[in-house]
Amino acid sequence: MPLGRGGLNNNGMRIEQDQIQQHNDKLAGKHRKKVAQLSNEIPDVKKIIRQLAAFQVAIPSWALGTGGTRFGRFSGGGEPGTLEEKIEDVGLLHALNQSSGAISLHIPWDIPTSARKIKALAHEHGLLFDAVNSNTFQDQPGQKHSYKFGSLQHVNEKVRKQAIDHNIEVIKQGKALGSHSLTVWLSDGSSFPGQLNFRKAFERTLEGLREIYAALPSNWKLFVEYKAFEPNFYSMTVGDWGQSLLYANKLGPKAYTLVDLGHHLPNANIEQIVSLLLMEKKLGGFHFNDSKYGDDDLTVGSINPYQLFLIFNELIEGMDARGMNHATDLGWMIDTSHTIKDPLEDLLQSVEAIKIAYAQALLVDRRELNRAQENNDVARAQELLQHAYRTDVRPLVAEARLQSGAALQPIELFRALSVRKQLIAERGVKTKATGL
Ligand SMILES: [Mn+2]
Repeated sequence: MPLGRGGLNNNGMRIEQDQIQQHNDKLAGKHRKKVAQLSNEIPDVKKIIRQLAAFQVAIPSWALGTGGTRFGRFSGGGEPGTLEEKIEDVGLLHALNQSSGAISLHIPWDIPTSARKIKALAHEHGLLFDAVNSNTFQDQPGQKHSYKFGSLQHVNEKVRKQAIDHNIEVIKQGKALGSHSLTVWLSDGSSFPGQLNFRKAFERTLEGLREIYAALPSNWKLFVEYKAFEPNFYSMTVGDWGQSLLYANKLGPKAYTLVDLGHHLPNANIEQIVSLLLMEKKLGGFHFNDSKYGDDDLTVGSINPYQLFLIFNELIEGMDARGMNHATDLGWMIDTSHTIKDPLEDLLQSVEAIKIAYAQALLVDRRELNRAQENNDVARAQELLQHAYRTDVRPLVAEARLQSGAALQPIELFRALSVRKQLIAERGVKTKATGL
């Protein structure tokens, strides 16, 4: 199966190791010089590279197609129409960066016809199944009761029961695939004052979450995701980290808060939220994206990379204080939507931004920072943080990729191999990824 410039076979498109090798060989000389220079400046550079190589970010199945807004949607072509094709896409990303070794599924958009076959396919691509996500924010064809006025908060017990049963079904699907967590994001809330009794809505939601929690396998986590506004515009029943933490604390040790970077009011101090949730042992996972106004779902690091660095700085500080494993003890996931970029290029950029912020945060001199804090040396504290942030760590992130068998420049190789062109040849121009 000689594939030449990126190949297509019966199992879809694959990127071969020799294509990556050729690409890396061309860039190796310049790359090595940069790594050697950084190695002189940074203590323990080998450890940082090992930590970077171990750090994997899960890709959500819904980010593989072109998203839209309520005003319209512009298809980019070659989008994955089946679960198999979505796994193929994440496999391509993972081949290019060896940093996207997991996929997060949305039920019912991604119900496999055979869990065994889907698991085997994912395994071929070196992929695991991250958190499974339930969906009670839209009505599915043939669904008995509508979620127009909420799901777990609903005044009608039958609607609540339907939402609970759906979540339990999602756990069942996830179990068959080897997932270990369920993410619940509720669109529940109200759009007008007076519409909802806040306390009753909270209590009904808690009751539903308790039933879902009771159905969790012993080694699973339940992530309670919050969102400040949209689709409801007056109140959200899980509207901020305080409300999510209330639910998580009442539910028990397997329940955690999930932080989605786009789900805050403008200028929220997300790094402080992260620090306190870690202190309370209640931070479960992350949905990475970036935003200027609200839940914009933009490419990670595209608007405010300094904030992303500050968040990683608190993550590392808090995880180290608790002896946690950076790579495995929290759920790391991207949650973005692309309206104008190629989704795969966008995801490569997002993963890169996350790893850059992680690497920069690893560079922070913690002992010195602590000393500056204890001495109220504000200027020194800022210097220490910004020294790390302003270090160009891209060669270290690239070196971690190189050592893992991935491409030095993933987007460059993606383009050189005409991956999108081949996906369009395989799947067609007028495609629409399921669920979008
Ligand atoms: Mn999210």
